[in-house]
Amino acid sequence: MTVLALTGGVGGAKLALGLARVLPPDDVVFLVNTGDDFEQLGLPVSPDVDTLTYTLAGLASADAGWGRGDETWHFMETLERLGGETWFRLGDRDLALHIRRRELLASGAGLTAATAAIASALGVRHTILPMSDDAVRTQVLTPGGRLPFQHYFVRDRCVPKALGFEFAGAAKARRNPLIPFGRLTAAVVCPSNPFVSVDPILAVPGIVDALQEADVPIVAVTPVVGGKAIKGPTAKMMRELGIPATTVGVARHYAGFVTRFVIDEVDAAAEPAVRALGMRTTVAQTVMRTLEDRVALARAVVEFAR
Ligand code: FO1
Repeated sequence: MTVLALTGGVGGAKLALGLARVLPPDDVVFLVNTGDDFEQLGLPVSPDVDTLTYTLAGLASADAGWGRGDETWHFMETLERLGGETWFRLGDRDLALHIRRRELLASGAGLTAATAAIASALGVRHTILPMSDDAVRTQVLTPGGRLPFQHYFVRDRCVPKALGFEFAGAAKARRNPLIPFGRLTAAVVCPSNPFVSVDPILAVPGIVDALQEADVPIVAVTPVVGGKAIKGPTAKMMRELGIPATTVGVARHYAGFVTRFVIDEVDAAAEPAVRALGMRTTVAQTVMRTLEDRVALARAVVEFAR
C-alpha cells in the first residue's frame, strides 16, 4: 500500500511517527505544510518539516514537540546579551541544521532536496516532502492587521483574535512533483491544525484535485477531542472563526474532501452527525501520550483506510 500522510506541526508528527513504525518507507510518504516557514536571523526556517524530521529521527524534544531534546542554548543566550532578536528560539544544534539548509539552498538545491539531504544525514528512511518548493507564507488576519504566522504563533503566543487566514504565494505555488499520486492507496490527514497546518497544503493548486482523481479513501483524524484541541490553538481559532470547537466542527470543515473520519472515544456520540456529512466513521483513542498510543492509532487508521 502507499499512503500519503498530510501533516504539519507537533500533533501531526505524533501520528506520523506511528505511521512510520507501522509502514515501511516504500508504503508511506509524508507531505508537510510549509506555510509556517519564514526567514529568521538570515536563516531559512521550516518548522513543520523540522518537527517531523526530528520526530522520525528520534531526536525531538519530548516536552515541546518541536526542536531537539538534546539541545543547548548558548547561541540564544549570547544573542540575547548582545541585544539580538530572540523571540524565536533556535538551539545550538538546531542552528547547525539551519546553517546547513541555508548552504544547501544557496548551492541551488530546492527545499525538497535540502530536506532529503538533512533527513537522510539524521538517519530518517521515510520520505518527507515539503508541499511545494515555492514559498507559501501563512498570514493571520487579526483586528490589528495581518501578521506573518510565526509572529502570531510564537512572538504573540496566539493571543490576537484570528479573523481568517491567507496563504500568500499558494495560488502560484507548484505542488511537489514527487508526490506519488499514481500509486496511492489512501491519504491520511493527520490530527494537525486544520486551518494553519492542513489548509495551506490543500491551497497548493493540484493537490486536492489529484487526490480526488486518485479516488482513494481520504481519512482524517480529529485534532479536537471533547471540545478541546490536543495541542495548540485549534479550538481557540474555531471559536474565533465562529465554528463550533467540536469534532463535528472539524468534520464539517473537511466535508467534500475527506471521506472517512476518525473520532475519539469521548466523542463517540458525534458519529451520526459526522456520517450525515457523507463520511464513514470509526472511533479510536486519538490522544497519543506514548509511543504505543501512536502506533496503535496508526494501526487503526491504516486498517480503516484499507
Ligand atoms: N515554537 C515556540 O513556541 N517557540 C519557539 O521559540 C519556537 C522555535 C522553533 C525553532 C525551530 C523550529 O523548527 C520550531 C520552533 N517552534 C517554536 C515551533 C514552531 O514554530 C511551531 O510549533 C509551528 O510552526 C506550528 O506548527
